Amino acid sequence: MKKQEQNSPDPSQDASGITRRTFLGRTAMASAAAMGVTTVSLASARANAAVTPAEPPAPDAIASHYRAITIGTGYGASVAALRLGEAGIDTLMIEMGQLWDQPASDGKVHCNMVRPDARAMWFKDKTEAPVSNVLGLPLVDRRIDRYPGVLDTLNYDNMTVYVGRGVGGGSLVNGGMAVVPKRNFFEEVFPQLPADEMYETWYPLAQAMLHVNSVPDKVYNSDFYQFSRVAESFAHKAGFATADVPNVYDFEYMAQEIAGEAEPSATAREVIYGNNHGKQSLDKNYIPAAIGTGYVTLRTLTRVTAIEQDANGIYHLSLQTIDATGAVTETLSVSCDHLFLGAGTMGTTELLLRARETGALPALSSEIGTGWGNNGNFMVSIANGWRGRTGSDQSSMPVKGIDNWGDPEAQVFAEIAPFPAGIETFTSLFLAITNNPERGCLTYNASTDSAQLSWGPDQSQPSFDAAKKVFDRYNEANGTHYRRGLFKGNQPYADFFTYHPLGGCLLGKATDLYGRLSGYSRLYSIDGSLIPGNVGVNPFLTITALAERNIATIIREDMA
Ligand code: FAE
Repeated sequence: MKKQEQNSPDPSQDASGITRRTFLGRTAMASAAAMGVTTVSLASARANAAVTPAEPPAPDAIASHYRAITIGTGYGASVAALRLGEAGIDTLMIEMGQLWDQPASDGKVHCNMVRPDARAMWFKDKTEAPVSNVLGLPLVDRRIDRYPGVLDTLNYDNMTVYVGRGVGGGSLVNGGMAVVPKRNFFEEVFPQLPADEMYETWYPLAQAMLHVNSVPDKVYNSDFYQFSRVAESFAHKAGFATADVPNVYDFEYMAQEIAGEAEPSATAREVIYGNNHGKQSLDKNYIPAAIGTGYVTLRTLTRVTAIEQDANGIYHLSLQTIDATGAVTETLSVSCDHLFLGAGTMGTTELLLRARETGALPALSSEIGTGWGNNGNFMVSIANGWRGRTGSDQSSMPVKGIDNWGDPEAQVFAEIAPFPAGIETFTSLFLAITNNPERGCLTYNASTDSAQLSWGPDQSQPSFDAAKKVFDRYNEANGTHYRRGLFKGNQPYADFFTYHPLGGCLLGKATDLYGRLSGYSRLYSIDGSLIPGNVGVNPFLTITALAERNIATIIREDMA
């Protein structure tokens, strides 16, 4: 490999005994709604006009003032909303995307990756799958109608950032991998945090709340994980250790899919455009539980455009509500005493930069925008040869990874990713998380009124170098080789996108050690923006655990 020069189920118990409230919340969400990896499509790129997406209902009216507001409904915001609601604090959650519970004309809420349609992407004319080519031909992406779909791409020079849109944020589109970081790396990343407390209290709580489970043999030994077993055996032959990758997809449900006893989802090529079944996204756990407290209100299809503070310390938010065409149907404002930014790394940092640079919140730290990282994301494709059948049926949920993190020369955790093309491809894909110390920077661009990411063409070099060491050895041991023709640029790797943007509002730099933003009181960041660029594993479990830790202290100390 040469571096390119140029550039469901509802378990009856959980950790906090929220089952009854979860049910109540689900009921509340259902009535509110009564008022919304990668794959290969061998079909040509044309709009899938056969399916008409649901018309999202107009959002409910909201009050003019709340004690607390969360911006966004991803992991951080959902944790905050549940705990605020449990504490009896009147809270509004504001989400720019829709509540995904309305079936389209095909009877499904989400589309799959083979025949994507308008539901796939946030106001795009074409899908933008990370694996875009088959044998060098751009056959994957399709023309689609513009619609408030579930996956968004933010395109910057040298880096595309994938994010989820809708109630549940990234949980709607992600691969469900719920991994606890290695403790020594966690201590390097967060030397100021009490690791004992994180590992004994907050990670276990996050795992229980999100229903994390591991793949049982009966599922792993099925045809749907042939792709993973073959890559694992090749890894072992090269002398690498492999590790289980826990997931929030319910493997008992997947077993029923495989047995033909349940509607297929992971086994039917659903993931980056949403799963219709099986996955414990936040709209199945934290969010309905929050609404079920009776203190939490949800406002959908509403974007926060600006934040300011008045002389009494009250925060005022400017809002825009849109319809399914993207037209603004209402502009309004709402205020609160305590404001939690949970708009994700990119959204939170942009709102704070805009507030600082336009003079609305001028005392915000100069650290905001710094410390951005791609979590060392780096994808690699390998041609296995005839001995390396990966199978035509592949589950969309990865469950194993090559764990080479202990090697200081090549710190790589390479998850074995599916390539569910529906045909035998003899190709293995890996989503590698590497220890890339490079950091980018987000700045406010006044002419576009948006945040701009600076990430240079060479900043993925450490990821490339580490991954190359691992996969050169893998290829040498197995007679396999790097496969071109899957990613844009025709490289056998992808360093131009990330699923895991982190940083921009770092814990202990732009905030105190609980996410309280410097320069203002009762203003908090509660999402991935707190994490300094790399956490060594997929990040949502850490975002959830950290949010649980921070909100417990914030409620106790700031809201009594
Ligand atoms: P996030 O989940 O991004 O939620 C932010 C929410 O805020 C979104 O719903 C936005 O629509 C909303 N929002 C943004 N701006 C505004 C605004 N101005 N006004 C109103 N609402 C706004 O935040 N991580 C893992 O750990 N395991 C995986 O397997 C995994 N796979 C992934 C696969 C894909 C395709 C993608 C895109 C991500 C994946 N991730 C995975 C990353 C993970 O989903 C992500 O780190 C978390 O979702 C981030 O959580 P936050 O709470 O930071």
